Amino acid sequence: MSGASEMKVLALSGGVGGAKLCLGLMDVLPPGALGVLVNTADDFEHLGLHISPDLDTLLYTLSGRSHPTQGWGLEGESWHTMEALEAIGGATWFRLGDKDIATHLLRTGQLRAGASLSAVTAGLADTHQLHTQLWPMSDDPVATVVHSEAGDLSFQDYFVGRQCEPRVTGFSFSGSDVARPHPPAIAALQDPSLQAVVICPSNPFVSIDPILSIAAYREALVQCAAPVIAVSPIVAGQAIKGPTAKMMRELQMPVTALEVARHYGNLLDMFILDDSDAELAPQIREATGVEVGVTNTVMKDRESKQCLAQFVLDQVGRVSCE
Ligand code: FO1
Repeated sequence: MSGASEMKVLALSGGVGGAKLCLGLMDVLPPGALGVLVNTADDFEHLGLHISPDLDTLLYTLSGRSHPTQGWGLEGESWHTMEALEAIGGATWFRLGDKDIATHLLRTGQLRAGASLSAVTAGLADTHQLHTQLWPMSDDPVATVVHSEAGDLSFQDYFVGRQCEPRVTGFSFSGSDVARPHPPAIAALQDPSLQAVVICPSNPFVSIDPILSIAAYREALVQCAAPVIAVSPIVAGQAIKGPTAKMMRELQMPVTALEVARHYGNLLDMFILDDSDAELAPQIREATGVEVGVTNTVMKDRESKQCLAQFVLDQVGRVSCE
C-alpha cells in the first residue's frame, strides 16, 4: 500500500453516495493516488459485533463486491444467520448478511485484541487488494446523535430502526471533542503535493459533518493548499438517495444546492452543481464567493462515475486558494 506522500487526492465520504464518486476517482487516478477519509459516527455495536457501515460500503464498493442495488452490504449475500436468529427471538431489525458477518467478526476480534480501527481497516483493504487508502476519521469513538421530535436517537435507531421517520431538529457528535484525527489524514492535508480535497455528495449533516466535527480536520481544510471541491448531494431540489432533502426541510432550510454550498461555507474553493441546477451558479458565486462547476452529477453507471470524477479533477486548475 502506498504512503501518504504519494497520495494526490483526498476524498471525504460517507457511505453509498460518497462511495460512488470514490469509485470513479479510483478509476481515473493512478493506483495509490486516492485516499478516503470515512465517516465512522454511524458505527455501533450490534449483537456483540462492531459494525462500521460506511467503511464497509467503501471497502465493498471499491473492491467490486458491493450489492448492486441495495446501497450497502455484499452482492450475492445470503441471510441464513438472520433467519436462524429470528427463529430464536433475536434482534433482526438491522440485517447482517452471512458473508458480511465475516467482516464484522474479524474486525471485532481484532479490536478486542487491541488493534486500532485504522489498522483493522488497512488490513481489510490489503486483503481486498485495494490500492486506495481507507481511513476511518478517528480511531476514537464518535457517535451521531439525532435530535428529533421523538427525542434523542442513536443514528442506526433513527436511520434503520425508524426508517428516518421522526422529524429532526439537529445533530450532535458525541465524543468528537476528544476524538483524535487520523494522523496520516492530517499529514495528507498538510502535504504540498496534495492536488485536491473532494467532499463527496454524501449527506452533509450525518456523513460529512461528523468528520468536520473533529476540529483538527476543519482547521486543516481551511489551511490546506490544495483546492477543496464539494459535489452537491442535492439535485433539482431532491437527494438522489437517502434523507438529505427530508432533513433540510425539517431543519427549515430551502432544499437547494445553494443551501448545501452555504452549509460548507468558508471550507470550499469550489462547488459542483448538476446541470439541472445550472441557474443557481451565479447565486452560489455571489453568496459564498466560491467557484462553481456545472456537469452531470447523477452517477447511474461506472462511466458516469468516472466522468464526474474526471470533471472534478479537471477543475483543479480553475481554482485558486490562498
Ligand atoms: N441499512 C438498512 O437500511 N437496513 C439494514 O438492515 C442495514 C444493515 C447493514 C448492515 C451492515 C452495514 O455495513 C450497513 C447496513 N445498513 C443497513 C446500511 C447503514 O445502516 C446505512 O446505510 C449507513 O449507516 C448510512 O450511511
